[in-house]
Amino acid sequence: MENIIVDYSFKDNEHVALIKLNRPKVLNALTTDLIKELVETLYKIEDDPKIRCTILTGNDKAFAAGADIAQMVEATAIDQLQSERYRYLQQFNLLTKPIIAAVNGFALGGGCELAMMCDLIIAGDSAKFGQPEIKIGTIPGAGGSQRLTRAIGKSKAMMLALTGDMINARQADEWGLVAKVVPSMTLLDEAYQLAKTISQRAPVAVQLCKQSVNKAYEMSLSDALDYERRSYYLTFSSEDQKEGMRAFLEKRAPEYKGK
Ligand code: CO8
Repeated sequence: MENIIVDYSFKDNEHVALIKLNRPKVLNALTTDLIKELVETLYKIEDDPKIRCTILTGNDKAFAAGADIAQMVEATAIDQLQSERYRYLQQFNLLTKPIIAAVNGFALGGGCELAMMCDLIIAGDSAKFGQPEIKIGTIPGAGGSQRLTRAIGKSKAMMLALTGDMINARQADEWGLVAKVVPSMTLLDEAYQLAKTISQRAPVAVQLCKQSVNKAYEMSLSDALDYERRSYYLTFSSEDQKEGMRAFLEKRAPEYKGK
């Protein structure tokens, strides 16, 4: 692959994958090819029973500074409508295994949207988030006006989307956009510790839990509570639920199989 680097067993842990966006000369600007490689890789991970959690990252200067402007400048509306990049991005939303965005540097436009498509964001203290599309004559097109609003509320989302201004990692933390801010140097280690912890939990329960939390954004409260309860019932058909509860009662560590 040309635009991403993949490690299917990060730090020799067969349960944790690392995907690094790799177009450093253009701050990891997102082309259609990059998005295709990324989503195809995530589906490969989805089908690999060993891998239980993925970390998505960039480099010290940028997670991703947005969609590739050079690729879009002369595009027509119909080009955009027919671009496979949006079909691939929709498939991103159907993934069931958790993805942690580990962000250092710029996460702007499509880069901020990509981070928000992940299940949680950890930021290095150098991180900068924003939706600067308004500065180049367009608006967020991959969830920025929706996910950002749900994450930080209407007024703050309006301020960012209408000015195109960036916020730093501390503000993103205070506003609830990121789960945690850590020193930039330790970002990948911290993301790994989190991925390792998640990958030690019962895999089926992790998948159902991710889907259930995401429903909070999509359903009415009563429907979402119903969805959650049915997912909870479903965990009782897994071997891992029996193993987890027996291990607790027997005062030993559980051994989960993802079944
Ligand atoms: N696209 C293409 N090239 C880019 C992009 C980008 N988004 N961002 C940076 N680059 C390139 C620059 O052109 C430059 O290339 P070169 O060295 O050949 O001149 C190189 O990366 C380094 O950038 P700068 O010299 O500008 O670096 P600075 O440190 O001075 O500035 C900034 C960093 C502030 C991040 C600046 O590069 C910038 O403002 N970038 C554009 C940010 C932006 O507007 N992003 C939004 C793009 S539109 C979008 O994302 C719509 C999303 C629609 C959904 C699609 C989902 C995938």
